[in-house]
Amino acid sequence: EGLGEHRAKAERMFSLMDGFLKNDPISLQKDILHHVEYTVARSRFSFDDFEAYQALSHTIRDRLIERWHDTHIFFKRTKPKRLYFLSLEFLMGRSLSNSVINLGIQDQCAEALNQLGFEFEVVAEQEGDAALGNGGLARFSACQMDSLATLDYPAWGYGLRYEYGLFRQIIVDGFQHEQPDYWLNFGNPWEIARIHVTYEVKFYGTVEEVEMNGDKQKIWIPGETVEAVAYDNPIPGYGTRNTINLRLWAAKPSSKFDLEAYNTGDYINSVVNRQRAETISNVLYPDDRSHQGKELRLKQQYFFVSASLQDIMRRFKEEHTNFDELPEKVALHLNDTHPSLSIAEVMRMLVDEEHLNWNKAWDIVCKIFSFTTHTMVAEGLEKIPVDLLGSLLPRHLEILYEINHHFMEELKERIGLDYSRLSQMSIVEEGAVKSIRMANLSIVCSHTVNGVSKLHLETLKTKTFKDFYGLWPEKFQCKTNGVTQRRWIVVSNPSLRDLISKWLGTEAWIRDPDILSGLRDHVDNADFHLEWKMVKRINKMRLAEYIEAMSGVKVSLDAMFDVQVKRIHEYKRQLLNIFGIIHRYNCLKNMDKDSRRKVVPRVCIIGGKAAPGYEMAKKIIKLCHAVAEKINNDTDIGDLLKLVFIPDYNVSVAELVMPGADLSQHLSTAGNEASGTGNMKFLMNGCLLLATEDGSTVEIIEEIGADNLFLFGAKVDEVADLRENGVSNLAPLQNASPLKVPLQFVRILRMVRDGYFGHKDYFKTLCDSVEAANDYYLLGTDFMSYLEAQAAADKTFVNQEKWTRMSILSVAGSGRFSSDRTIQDYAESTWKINPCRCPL
Ligand code: B1H
Repeated sequence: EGLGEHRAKAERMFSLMDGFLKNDPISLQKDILHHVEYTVARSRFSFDDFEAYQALSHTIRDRLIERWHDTHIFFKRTKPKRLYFLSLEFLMGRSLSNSVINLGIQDQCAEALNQLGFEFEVVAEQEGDAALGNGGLARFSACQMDSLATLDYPAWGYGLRYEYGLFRQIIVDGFQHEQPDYWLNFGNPWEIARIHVTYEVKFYGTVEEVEMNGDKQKIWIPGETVEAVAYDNPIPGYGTRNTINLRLWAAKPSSKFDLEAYNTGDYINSVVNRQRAETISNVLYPDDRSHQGKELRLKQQYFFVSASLQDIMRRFKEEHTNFDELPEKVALHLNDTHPSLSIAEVMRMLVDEEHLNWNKAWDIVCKIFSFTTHTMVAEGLEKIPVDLLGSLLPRHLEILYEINHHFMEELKERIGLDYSRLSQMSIVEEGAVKSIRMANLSIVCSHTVNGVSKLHLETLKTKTFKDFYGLWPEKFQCKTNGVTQRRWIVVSNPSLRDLISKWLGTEAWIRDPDILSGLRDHVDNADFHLEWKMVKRINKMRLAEYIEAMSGVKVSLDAMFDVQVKRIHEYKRQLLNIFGIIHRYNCLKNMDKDSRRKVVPRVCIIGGKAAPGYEMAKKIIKLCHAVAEKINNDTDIGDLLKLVFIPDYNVSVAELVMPGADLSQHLSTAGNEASGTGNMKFLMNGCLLLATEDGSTVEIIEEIGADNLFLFGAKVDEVADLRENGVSNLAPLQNASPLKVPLQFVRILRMVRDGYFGHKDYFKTLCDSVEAANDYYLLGTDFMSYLEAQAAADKTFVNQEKWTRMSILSVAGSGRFSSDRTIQDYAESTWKINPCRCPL
């Protein structure tokens, strides 16, 4: 009866609200104008593109909120097992186009804007990127959220709401400079501030032993309290009403903070001190793949972990009373080791706060965590100095020691007193700086350890975590990364979207990427080829305009657009690319007019950020500019070769670059790139790959065949040998055997060293890094093979029919690299969660 009354009341309210928001152009227009007037507070008779963006975003936000509510009410009612995806980084990029497309109201929005005198594309470009992450790992988190929503999984994402995202890169005189990315300056319509969803997060203090019901019990007396405030970001699925939540935490001073200071009268200072709490979530650490053991970073990690787990446990306790049910209702996923303090935190909550005994708590904890590592080599794994951890989180350090103690006892029983192995597998690393190995902790406690590509998993099993694999072979699984075709085709390449749908006769591939393989049926159709080439041309035009606007360089649309965009790293070998370009330049200079006429013109495009403290990476950026200046101003060369560096590479730049690329380069020394996801985005956009057999490229080869991309370089199992034997005669380079280190390579290195591109002193250490480190990344060793692959690409480009075929087959084979496939695999075999589809 009570329920009936409740429903009647809800229905009355609903009719007062005039039902759900409508999506026809007129209703959208009304709502846009409403938001212009009342949210943006501009006159509806006069507003600009940015204000139109704000008003449209709020219009879309309202629609997201409706769906978000319905989804959560539905989840609450059905009480499914939930997945909590814990990640310190999410690279969401822009939200407007993506939301409008996932809601299925793109045409209506475009029409609504049109009638008001605005153009959707122009309005969408007003939006800045949400760049709360560094590179591949963070963008992969964003793609996974899109797939989780689209596939109707009952999932939540948790992260940090950094006030400053990844730095903006500006180039002055060819040098990278970093500028803060205060992305919230212009407001953020995509988040909902939950000012009442707050938790206290504690730090420092001491651990005391107290008597409790006759038992001795440890309790933590913290020394500092900070408040975490929730900001919710709705994530709409495509072709479903489901809209899930990405909850990001911001740090605020706690209301309990420093009461005494107020009472002692030092008012101004205590306000200033309070403000310091907010620094915790202020800024994203800009290092891709390296960990520095800084206190603030550790504080961020625990702040994130503590707030998220309080929230998760609160939700669990609302619906359940018995912690035995936790593994059936909650899956916690660790995106790399960054959130792995969660393990100690759940143990602390269960043992210290809920008073479960240790073994029982441990049993539960081991059933709820899964872990994905994104790292190839052991040196890249995260370690936290014990001193740092002990002072910031004294109770957690004790718990970690205890976990390790139990693990070591178990291990001794299984492998005997093999001390070298025991010390290698220990969670605690002894040595100059005693530290906690976060990866070992995560492996010990997780029921599944996932690699991000087949080759990566193989390396984990045979090298990085060999001993753990011996102990628990069943834990180790391969979940090859993927990217969402919604963003990487539908949003960023609308012409290709239309073409694919036309020839497949369906849009179903947007939810079911395997259907893309149907394109193979048309691979020899001349009309299809014509339209395919047309689409590429349109996208090259867009990219060329952008290049001219950014760098002033005019490029020819007939040239091959050759792109390498990703974080700058020695192992990714942007230097190999630049050396190849110098080689091409040398060749052109030495040619007569006749031979030049046969050359395929190239536009070489490089983009990416260097970590602010990574000197070699910064020098690579400068070298790129120095070489570009020489080549682009050489009147001998003209359109035959151009080199442009695209500044401030980010998600929205990627959306422009990938569709417009003919060729893309993925040059990591084999065995270094755990997966790579840029390769997948280019593949989806019909761009051919020139690549080493590293990371997920190995699987791309399986899918499209080695004939449909340009492969080169040492294979992963040759690298160790080449490092040891193949290159020991690199120093001094002049005397190196031409077989091992080709003369061309030596000559190019000489040119850079001798100041042919200027800045002789500055580039010295860059050249040293190749020579003195015995060419650790095998630039010299792989150089000839690289040039051959480049030559093959040139030769194929002349044969446009063959090129187009390869391009079509790339897209046709890209279905396997959709994050939908990745997520379904995780859901079924790791998280054991089921779709939970909100009814219409
Ligand atoms: C990847 C990182 C990473 N691997 C530490 N590791 C970070 C490590 O801020 N930090 O401390 C940030 C990022 N990122 C990348 O993950 C791999 O290099 C790629 O090969 C892979 O495709 C990507 C997604 O799995």
